[in-house]
Amino acid sequence: MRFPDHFLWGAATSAFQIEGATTDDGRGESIWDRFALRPGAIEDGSDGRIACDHYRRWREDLDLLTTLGVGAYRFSIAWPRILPTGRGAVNARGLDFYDRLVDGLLERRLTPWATLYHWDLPQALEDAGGWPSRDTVDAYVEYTDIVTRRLGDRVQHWITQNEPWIIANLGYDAGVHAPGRKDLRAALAAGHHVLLAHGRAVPVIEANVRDARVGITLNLAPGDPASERAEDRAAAQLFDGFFNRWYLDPLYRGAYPEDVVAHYRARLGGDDPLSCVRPGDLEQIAVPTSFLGVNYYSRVVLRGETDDSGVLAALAVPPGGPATDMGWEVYPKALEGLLVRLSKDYAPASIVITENGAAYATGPGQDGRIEDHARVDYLRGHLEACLRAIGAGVPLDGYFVWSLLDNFEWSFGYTKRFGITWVDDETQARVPKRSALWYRDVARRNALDPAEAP
Ligand code: IFM
Repeated sequence: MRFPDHFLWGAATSAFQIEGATTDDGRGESIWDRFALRPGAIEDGSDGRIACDHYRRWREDLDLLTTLGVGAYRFSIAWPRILPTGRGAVNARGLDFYDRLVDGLLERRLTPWATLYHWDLPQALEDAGGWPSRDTVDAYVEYTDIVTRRLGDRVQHWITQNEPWIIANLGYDAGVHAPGRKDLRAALAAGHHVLLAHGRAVPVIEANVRDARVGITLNLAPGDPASERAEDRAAAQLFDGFFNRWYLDPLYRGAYPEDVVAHYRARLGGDDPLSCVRPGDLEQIAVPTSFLGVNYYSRVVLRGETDDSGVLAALAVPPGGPATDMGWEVYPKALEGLLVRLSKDYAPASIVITENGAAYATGPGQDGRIEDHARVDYLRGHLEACLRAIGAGVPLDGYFVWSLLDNFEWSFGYTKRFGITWVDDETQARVPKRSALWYRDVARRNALDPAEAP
């Protein structure tokens, strides 16, 4: 149960979820600072002002990574620390923070994997239109240029965007993520501009960074029909289209999928869902990249229902089997299928799992230890799926566990714990859970222990 010799083991976080210090050293306001103020937006009424206090405790957190024995750390850069109002004047103290963080990683022989955008858009840019506005693409490219000029001599691995589907669909259509808008047209424009920002940023990063390795991270979930009913099968196809292919197809084929375009057109009463697309955009989006980042948590089972106007709705069926505290089914087999399919249909040069993990509340027992065996089982099941995919010829080159720390889980606040390290809400003490010790052994061995196989 060995992984290839070059296989990369890592742990992942994102800026807003761990840093806190949201007004320190000249950081500007982000859409998540503003959104968290909205009554009812965050389940426990919390916000990111303290989070894991990582902005002050980063050295301790890098030491944690060392004890984990991983080779790489995926973190994100907070745009409002670098450019407090999104464009224009650079905040030197913001850049200095990431400069120190990168040096701290390199001193510990950890490879930095930097994500440029993990959802914390400067509020000033949202006020000017946000991702639905094409100007945000220009602002993002300027920001990318500034950051990669400064850190590019030490950071080779760059992720342009984290999870465009979440940014566009949850932020601008469902309205359950910042900035909390409910407007399908805006969401479609946002999604396109997030992809365009990626496409325009790749050459900029490659110009600033010697031997750059650049990719985008998508959250992908296979959709399975609840039954053999034609409507359920159509719903699974539609879900796959709007969740997976809507992003994969432009990135790897230079075109949006026709069936989903037709679906959106119907929802928009006949209007063009791609009215924001300009000549040349799709060529820029389909720029070749070094790797595809995949965030995988679960599959989705779908039931189809057609309304009076003939529009099909794809409805998620609650999982019958084991699920995590997010209510997401534990279903590692779908990860194997997803990886094989990505490799066959889209042929990325390399695939890296940039997030995989589980929310479970398990806390310290009487002896202070955290025996999160459910998380160990989850991780083991998914790593077995990775091994099977590698065996089937998938160019899977690395795996980042989500997450290094319990942290701010967006609209769920601190009610969900994804960490392999426990973070005490009051004291901020960090305690590695059983899963962290287990993950350390797997990373050291570069193999799963066959004796543990179910
Ligand atoms: O916490 C998030 C992360 O920010 C993006 N991917 C999914 C995780 C769990 O919901």
